[in-house]
Amino acid sequence: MLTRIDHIGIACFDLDKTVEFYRATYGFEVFHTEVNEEQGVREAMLKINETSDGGASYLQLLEPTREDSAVGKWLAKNGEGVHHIAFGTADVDGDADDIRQKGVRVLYDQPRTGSMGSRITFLHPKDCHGVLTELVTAAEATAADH
Ligand code: V0V
Ligand code: CO
Repeated sequence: MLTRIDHIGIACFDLDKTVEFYRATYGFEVFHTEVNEEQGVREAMLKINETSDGGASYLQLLEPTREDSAVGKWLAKNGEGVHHIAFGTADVDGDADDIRQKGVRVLYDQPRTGSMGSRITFLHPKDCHGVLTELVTAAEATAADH
């Protein structure tokens, strides 16, 4: 069951400048940064709020580490902006299977590693009315389930 907005992914050309915009304009501070080589991103997570299911909601600022990555290709075509939305769930495997059964393309056979040790998968934007959609099980939820 999808229980929250886990994050909104925002593609940017310069992570440091974008982080500074969110800090100076809104007062949002960086909660976590990391490089995910598999996904080709350097990212900053800005925590917006805790949620009632024990998770949280974030903005995920994404700078590509290479031009041929998903975010690099998207930026070259569209410029900066909202790249994807991510729903939080305690069971990314089960929810991905359910959604696959409904005829929506799930991009990975098995969830991959996401931010902060989470497990993630993506739904094809062409099957989701133009929205690249991610499903996330946070690391704490994974540990609690197994
Ligand atoms: C592409 N399209 C999009 C889109 N990206 N539409 C909406 N939102 C997006 N973000 C459209 C694009 O305009 C094309 O439409 C069509 O899909 C095919 O796109 P393409 O440019 O030819 O690119 P593809 O097919 O090579 O790749 C698109 C997909 C790719 C979605 C398959 O971006 C992908 O695998 N994304 C999942 C991984 C990812 O995004 N990682 C970065 C975030 P037209 O022009 O044909 O109409 S990493 C992350 O979020 C992490 C680590 C985390 O949360 O923890
Ligand atoms: Co994401």
